Amino acid sequence: MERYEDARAQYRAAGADTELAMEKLRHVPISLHCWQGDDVRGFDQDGPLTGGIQATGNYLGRARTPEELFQDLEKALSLMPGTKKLNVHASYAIFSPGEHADRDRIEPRHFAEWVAFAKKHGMGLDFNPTFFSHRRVKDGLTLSSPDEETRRFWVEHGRACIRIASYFAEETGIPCVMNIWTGDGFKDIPADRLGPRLRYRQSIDEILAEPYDFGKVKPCVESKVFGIGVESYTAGSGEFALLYAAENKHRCIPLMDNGHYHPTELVSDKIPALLSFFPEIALHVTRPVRWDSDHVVRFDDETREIAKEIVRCGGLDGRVDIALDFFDASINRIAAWTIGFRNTEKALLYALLQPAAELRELQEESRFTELLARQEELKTLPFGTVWECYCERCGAPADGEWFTEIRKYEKEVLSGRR
Ligand code: RNT
Ligand code: ZN
Repeated sequence: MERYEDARAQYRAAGADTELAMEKLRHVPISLHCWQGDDVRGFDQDGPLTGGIQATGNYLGRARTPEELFQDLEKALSLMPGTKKLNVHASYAIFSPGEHADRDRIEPRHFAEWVAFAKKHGMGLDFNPTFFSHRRVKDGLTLSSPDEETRRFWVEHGRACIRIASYFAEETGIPCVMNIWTGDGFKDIPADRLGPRLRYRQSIDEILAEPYDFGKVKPCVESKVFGIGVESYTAGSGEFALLYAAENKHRCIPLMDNGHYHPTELVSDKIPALLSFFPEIALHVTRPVRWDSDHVVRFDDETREIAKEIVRCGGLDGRVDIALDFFDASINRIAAWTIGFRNTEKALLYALLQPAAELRELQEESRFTELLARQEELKTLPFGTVWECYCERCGAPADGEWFTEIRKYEKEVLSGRR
């Protein structure tokens, strides 16, 4: 492609190697969340989505069964370049007809179909215990509940999930990131902020007492600033989750979701802060619009900045586990997956095309005027041409090509789901 050779030369002149960038990115796994396909409903119960999170909208074609979800995922995967992992929630257990196991009793076999699907597509699997949308959530609390029976139930759920995560790692041969997030909190000003956190801490200790190999199962703790209905207090706050992980470095890693901070805080800046202390961290890449709204990831400034920090800090060599976390029910869900995933890949490719060493040198020599000029000029290099080439090499459709597939799928498959 002549156009690509031109672009390659322009990047070379700017100090970046497009071939190296594309080759690097191809092997970086990004974890695709199963829950965009069905508005976080899962298969193990019929109740509403709880935990302070919301999927809004009623676009046609929500996946209602495992078969539909697998079919939709397959379509979405075919439209994305790069290496994928699949992120599954415990609420997506698949029971045989007439069978049911409560969350404290789920077993690896209830996820055998997920393993088969992952193997079919050569993907690793990540996992999440589901501490929401369930009748055993008592007064909005799970792992931090003062009701011992409730707390124990959820600890048992967490332990069951460690066993399932081990099974995923064993079966796929790829480590499984297992993320602990609860929406535990209070709507109004609490009388005791310490008690729930001490119980939460004890509960995670008890979950992680389940034996696992930290080379294969990577438990994380995800923090949050607040959820809908629990605006005044969140047990798993930023400091709580970070300090838990810091104290348990040999068996747990911190997870940052970029929708879970105050609006002027930036996860891009937190990445190098955490990497100064942790060998490995995990991310939920999302797009918060004024709050934790879980909009589809765009190719926007902060997504690019997050990608730059991942790349510059050596995050692509196993130090940063990247997962997506958004759920928009107001647009075509397969397109939502595709757009968010492609944009994350795009941001990483864009970041890999920064002449990082040269820019760092300018900073270290305090040549800030030149740094500003260089940074600005990099923005208008022919990035689209390199992206197009990357998609082609990955066997994925280019921009402008994949949307016709969505339209066709909507007409032929989704519209039949009314
Ligand atoms: C919620 C957290 C959490 C969930 C998923 C479904 O605010 O971001 O990661 O989105 O577990
Ligand atoms: Zn998240």
